[in-house]
Amino acid sequence: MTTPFRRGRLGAAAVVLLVAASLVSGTAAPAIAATAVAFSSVVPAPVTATATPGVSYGITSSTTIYAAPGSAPAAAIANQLAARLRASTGLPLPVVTTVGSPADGIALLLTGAPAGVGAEGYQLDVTAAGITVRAGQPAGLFRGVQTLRQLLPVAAEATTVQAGPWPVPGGQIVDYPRFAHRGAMLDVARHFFTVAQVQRYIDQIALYKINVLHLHLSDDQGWRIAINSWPNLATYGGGTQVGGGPGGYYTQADYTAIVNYAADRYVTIVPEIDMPGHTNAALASYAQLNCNGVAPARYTGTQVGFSSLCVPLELTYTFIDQVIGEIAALTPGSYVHIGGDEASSTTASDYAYFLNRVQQIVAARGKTVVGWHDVANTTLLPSTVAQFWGTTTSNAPLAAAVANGTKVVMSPANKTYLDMKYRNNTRLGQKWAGLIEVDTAYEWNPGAYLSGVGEAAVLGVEAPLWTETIVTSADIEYMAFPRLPAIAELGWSPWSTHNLTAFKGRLGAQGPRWRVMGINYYQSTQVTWPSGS
Ligand code: TNX
Repeated sequence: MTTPFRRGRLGAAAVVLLVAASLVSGTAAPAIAATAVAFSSVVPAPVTATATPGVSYGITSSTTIYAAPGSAPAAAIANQLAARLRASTGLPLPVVTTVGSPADGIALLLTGAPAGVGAEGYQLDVTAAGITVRAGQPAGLFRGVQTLRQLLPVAAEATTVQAGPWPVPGGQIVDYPRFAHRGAMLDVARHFFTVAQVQRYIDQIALYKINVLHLHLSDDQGWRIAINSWPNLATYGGGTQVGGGPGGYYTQADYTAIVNYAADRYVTIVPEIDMPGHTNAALASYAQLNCNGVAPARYTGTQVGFSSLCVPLELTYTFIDQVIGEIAALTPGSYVHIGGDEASSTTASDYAYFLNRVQQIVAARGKTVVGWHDVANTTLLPSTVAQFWGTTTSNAPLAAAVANGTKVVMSPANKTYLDMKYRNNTRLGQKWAGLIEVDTAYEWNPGAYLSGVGEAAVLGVEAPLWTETIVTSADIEYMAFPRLPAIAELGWSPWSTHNLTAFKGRLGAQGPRWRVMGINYYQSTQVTWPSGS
């Protein structure tokens, strides 16, 4: 983005409204204190945030939510907001699509946003009369509503009616993302997670303006999506997981339910079928895919690098074409991730031949390839995106690809891997890329981290969660929070807002919110968690 918005003084812009006890209506004490929050607590940090001291808008029984007339997506976003707030406030909050401007209400408009905010940006104005979110596209309205949620008292996130009041601090935010790709990855192969568990994670990441969920759908330990032309992949290859549990898989209807749920939250699913390595579950499901014609046993350990599709076998490419064809047909997003990592049982020349074939297959199915950065060792199509997962700050093959025009998603393992332990004594996770506390996750610049990979080559950032040791939603949340919001801020906020001390303050303000939302987060000692956290 190039529009030179003047940056607000975030620290000085804090508005903390004291809620007089006399304003609390009703007789029952609120279960969760409805304390007003400050502009300075929003994560990711907005581009500009200017508070209007002394001014606030209170959501009350006379508040109406107005959605841009004629826009079904705007109405859907208004209804989502209304549903969230009705549950916690008990207020009627009718949604109206016939009026375009606020009169004691919250207006979500597709007119009047500054041109520079782009497809995902928005302007949020809070006056005593009402709240207006303006965006050029529905995605911007959705992102603006996530900011509004963070400006409400944390009790607004409750699933039962709380007493209120519901003040929103006055002022203006103009906001838009630094990078187009702000991702989270969930490995549903090492341990399987149900549709409901994935949807729960989508809800949590969307609050931090993450717009991509990359699903690692296949690995040695499990194949997690039904493929009609190769049914054993799911029914047999999906039948176990790390440690030997029952595993599981998504029917195509399940996968579509995830895609649609994500789309309603302006999150795009990027499906990954990892190949040529990490394929034991597929090789176990079909003997004919193996070079020796013998299916290996299913695998429930955690080693990597031992399996490979049979590169010289023509059936391999029929298989890939049919699998990618079915997945592409179910995936509205433009990307299909083909893995490509840790293919240590595949020779370099086989790997290069294989990558060339697979890129053609994906292109013929109308999708763009993403691969782990190992793919940069081969000749890439101009559109192929490389996802960096290394632990160094230079990678010669990747820098050479970038010089040729390749774009990169940054997931340095020692910064963004949510499966790394926070500390030596963290119960979950691994340590091979190092320990990752809040400061480590936050203190790096995606646009100036890898030599030869400058800001213009970086599509964005992604925080992968590998699940060798992760079994429950509580485990997911413990590893993702608070580090995922750190990566989300690196992806969204301008570098000019980057400040570890200020970030830790904003992060602390999320603690009471996560408590109310039932998110099982790690209380890092690097952060001062306020009461209610
Ligand atoms: C490396 S990162 C892997 C995964 C493991 C992960 C564990 C990458 C592309 N491959 O297969 O799950 O480490 O941290």
